[in-house]
Amino acid sequence: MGKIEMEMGNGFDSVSAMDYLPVDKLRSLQFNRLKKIVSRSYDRVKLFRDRMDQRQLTPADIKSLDDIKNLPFTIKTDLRDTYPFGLFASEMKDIVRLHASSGTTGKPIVVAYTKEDVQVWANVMQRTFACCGLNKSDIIQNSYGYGLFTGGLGAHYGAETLGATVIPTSGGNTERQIMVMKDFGVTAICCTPSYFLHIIERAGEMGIDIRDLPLKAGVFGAEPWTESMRQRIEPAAGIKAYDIYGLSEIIGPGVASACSTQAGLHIFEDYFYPEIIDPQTGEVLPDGTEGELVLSTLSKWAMPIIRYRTRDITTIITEPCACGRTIRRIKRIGRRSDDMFIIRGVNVFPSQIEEGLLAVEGTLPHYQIILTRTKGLDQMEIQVEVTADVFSDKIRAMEDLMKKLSKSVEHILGIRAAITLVEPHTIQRSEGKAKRVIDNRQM
Ligand code: DLL
Repeated sequence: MGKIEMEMGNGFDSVSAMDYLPVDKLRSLQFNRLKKIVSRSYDRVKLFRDRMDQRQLTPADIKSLDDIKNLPFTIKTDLRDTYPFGLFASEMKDIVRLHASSGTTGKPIVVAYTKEDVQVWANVMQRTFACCGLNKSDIIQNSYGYGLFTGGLGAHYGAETLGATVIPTSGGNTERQIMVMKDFGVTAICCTPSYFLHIIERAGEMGIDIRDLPLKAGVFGAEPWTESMRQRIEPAAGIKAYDIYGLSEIIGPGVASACSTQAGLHIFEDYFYPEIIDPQTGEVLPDGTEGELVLSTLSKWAMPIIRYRTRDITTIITEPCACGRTIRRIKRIGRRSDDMFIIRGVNVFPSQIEEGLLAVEGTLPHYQIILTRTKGLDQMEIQVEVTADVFSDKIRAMEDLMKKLSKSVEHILGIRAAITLVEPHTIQRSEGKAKRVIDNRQM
């Protein structure tokens, strides 16, 4: 109780109390919400009803929370196949917002919100900011893109609901971002971790050391980033860098957030029910086991999504968190199953390469992986930027560094990669989600 009062004293609304519900209360709330949302989907969404009918299931078969495992999965192509509005459970007159996510191929996916859904979203984003130690006294620069992407408006409404001052800079125009950060006394920034790296770098070039500014927190997400990256960012900017997770299909940002202990991300599971499955068999795995995260929206009215296969790989942490929140945590999401590429028979995730590179001193956190195929053989080149000092150093020092990097990556992957050291600024900077892999192999 102390915790809640303390936070409310800081200006947080009582909504944060949901993070501390006794577990039995939380489970019964989830069960009640699940029954309602399954009924709503069954009555209003054809795809869901057809799949339930095929399995000879009706909403009445949900007799406990555990019965969720009998329900059909939803996958990304379901959203594409029913483009644009086929999964909506509300009439357009009750829908107040649409967002879309472009994805890499084909049609975008479209997601919808009623007024109530927008309120839920603001609630979970407010709780996200509270998890990141922010309150109404904070000045939050929101550099997630505003537009069809969910990042900008999702964070915006949450920060306003918190009562903080929001500066809607959106992404891009980095020099202006830095001017705003300095002149407006910004205390927290929201953006992708890769864009923040770009901001730190550009600020340095403008003669501004972010460590001297009032900035104290980064609310970073929308792309995978490693613990090593966090450990590079924090001292470079003099901030705490929090990891936040979410996806358009479920709501946008606001599904899960790191807290002050920075050991995993709390899922706002009163609204998003998590399961971990074996990606091969679809079987539900016990908490503590790594697998694919599956999420069900427990109270999304316009577009309920039951058992969405996120493709994101993580583990539900079994130990309670030192912060006192009772909602469960997931481990940092280092990889998506579809980010994986295969090189000479070995499965590789970009985040493993990031770990290997950042373990070595003298590198900058800017890198790119280039895949090619020569004479039928796959090749992987890792370009990594090194500090100007290293680059102007003797050939010998560069060779030593290359060897160290190659060893560090080989230690993690078990295969060798060609490392190329490049000058600062060679690799394209991102203003949103970074593109780490360039695959030039012709399939
Ligand atoms: O990226 C929503 C968001 C906006 C999250 C701002 C956090 C902050 P999508 O564009 O639909 O939505 O992309 C969702 O991005 O399935 C993950 O693969 C990845 N992702 C998002 N956050 C993280 C994170 C937004 N913290 C997809 N760590 C998800 C790792 C993340 N991956």
